[in-house]
Amino acid sequence: MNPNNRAVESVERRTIRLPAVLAFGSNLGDREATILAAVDELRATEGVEVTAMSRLYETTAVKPDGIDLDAPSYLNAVAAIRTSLHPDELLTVVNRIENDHGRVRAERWGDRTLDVDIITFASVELDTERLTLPHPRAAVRDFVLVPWLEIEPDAVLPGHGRIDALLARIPETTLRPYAGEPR
Ligand code: A4P
Ligand code: MG
Repeated sequence: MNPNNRAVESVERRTIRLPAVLAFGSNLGDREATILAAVDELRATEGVEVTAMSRLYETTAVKPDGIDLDAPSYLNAVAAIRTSLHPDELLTVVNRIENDHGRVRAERWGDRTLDVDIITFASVELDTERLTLPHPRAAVRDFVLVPWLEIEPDAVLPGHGRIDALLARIPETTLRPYAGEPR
């Protein structure tokens, strides 16, 4: 690359911050402490600013066959961020945070200490082997849309429309009251 272009790119990357939405899920261990620690790690990441954080929601586990009342229930939450990272760099950051919290990938939609998904990245729509944007299942998940709506009531899921309208179409709720972790 021409050195001038590289200089321009590095200036742009330091100054242009794009909005993104991240979703957190945990159904093993101290779920609340894990999610709050993950958000703190994001706040400490260079190029990432956390602009809003939802409350924590207790939700029934969804498995490939549907809602599973026997699986440990989840805590879910959503954060709005602004970032100068590229989408693949942001994925690397969230994957590192998941791994630091003992995430083991054994089965699809299996129980986990921490899942961090990129729900949207500006209005980007892409589908690569490593990253799909927006997250392909966000439109049908109340455990993503309800916390997101709490912090961004007018949000739009690129390619799908307003999230309040998407939420109204979801037939069965996974949400339950959350009274704090048993201590
Ligand atoms: N990947 C592609 N696109 C993205 C993206 N936008 N954000 C890739 C994050 N990752 C993305 O994900 C598998 C691969 O997806 C990653 O390596 C990444 O490169 P994973 O986190 O390893 O595995 P996963 O989470 O089990 O798979 P998947 O298909 O992403 O699951 P979902 O859709 O995230 O569902 N029930 C409740 N109540 N609450 C939950 O939070 N979560 C799941 C997981 C199932 N049931 C749940 C919940
Ligand atoms: Mg995931």
